[in-house]
Amino acid sequence: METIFNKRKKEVIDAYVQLVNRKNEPVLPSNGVFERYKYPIITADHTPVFWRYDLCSKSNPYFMERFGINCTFNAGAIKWNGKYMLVVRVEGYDRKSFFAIAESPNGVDQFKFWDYPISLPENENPDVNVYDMRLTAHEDGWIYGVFCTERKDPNAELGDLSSAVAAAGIVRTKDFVKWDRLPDLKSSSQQRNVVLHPEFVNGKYALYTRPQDGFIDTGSGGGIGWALIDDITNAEIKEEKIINLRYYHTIKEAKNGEGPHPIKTEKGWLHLAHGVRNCAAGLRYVLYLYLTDLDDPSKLIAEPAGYFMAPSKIERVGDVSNVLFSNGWIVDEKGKVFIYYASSDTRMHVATSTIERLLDYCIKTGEDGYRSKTSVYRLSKIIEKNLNIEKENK
Ligand code: M1P
Repeated sequence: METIFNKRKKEVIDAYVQLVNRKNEPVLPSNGVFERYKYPIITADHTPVFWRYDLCSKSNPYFMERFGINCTFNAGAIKWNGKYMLVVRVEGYDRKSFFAIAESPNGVDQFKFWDYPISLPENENPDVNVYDMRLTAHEDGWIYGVFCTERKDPNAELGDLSSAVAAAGIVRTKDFVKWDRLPDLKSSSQQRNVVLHPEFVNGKYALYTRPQDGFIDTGSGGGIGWALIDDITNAEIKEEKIINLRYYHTIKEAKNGEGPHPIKTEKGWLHLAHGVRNCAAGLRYVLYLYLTDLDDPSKLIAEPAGYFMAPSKIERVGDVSNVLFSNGWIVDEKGKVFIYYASSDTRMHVATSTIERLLDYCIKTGEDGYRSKTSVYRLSKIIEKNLNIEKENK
């Protein structure tokens, strides 16, 4: 006899199986810098059916959801044992985020979650919410995860239930199953978007930071910072300098933050970051690239004007609309780059490019002149060159 339970269970499982096995394809023609893909790679519906439903017909005769997943976004990324692995920020209906690993054989589709989410150890001051893990396979042999840990502000006024304090939590692993928790980063300001550089610099661990005055406002925190750390098992920022500044009337006027750790290339360290500006519709988050010196990763050597990627089509809409955010990318053995980005704090996407193309973009795209006049000058140079070529070809 067909019961509601059996009917619904089949429908839900069939839809899940179809979704996680769906093939993805690049959207062409692209702008030449990167290719977007047709489908998001991970959504709330990609989480296993056995996470969301009680599969027992006796206790769940209506085959109802028992643990709602709101969204899946802001994933750290790494290629490990030949698989493209994402440490996804999964957020439940209860607003709490946690981390879960999803892996794919090819980096663009068929992402499937491991059976259990990561069991993240707490330290003596329990996290209320954790999110946005950046993964770094460090030359010391460990794989580190640096993430944001959020707790209620102990100094909040009575009745203020929103004020929070953001800090960088640090874990490390060798197998992605057992994670050791290290003490949170000690800093004189709140911190979010902290990222561990993959190599020692002057014999020390190096962190990209993002000092901020409050939980939301970066205020006097001028941009992406850089700090050398003596001991990662007791990390403390003693000196911090700003290496990628915010500027008036740019895509990073309100705030910015390092994405995943930079990729080492023959022309320098290639960085992916997000920039934020304010407008009548609220905050708008876009992605941008910059390049720093191979010998001194804190020294800026190139930064194209404007954004690299901005929200487009369905990416514009979600829980927090008009946001692109990335904290994970993977470069494969052939120099192909998989850029994992989330749209509007809701779902994960991939875009692909190559190291060669991204360097070409970084080095040959004009830099910001910070005035309309300088933008017109930059554009006119391109027009003039092209019209001369056309004339010569006639
Ligand atoms: O909602 C957009 C993003 O806001 C924060 O980023 P930032 O600290 O740079 O403003 C983070 O909460 C991030 O998770 C979120 O995607």
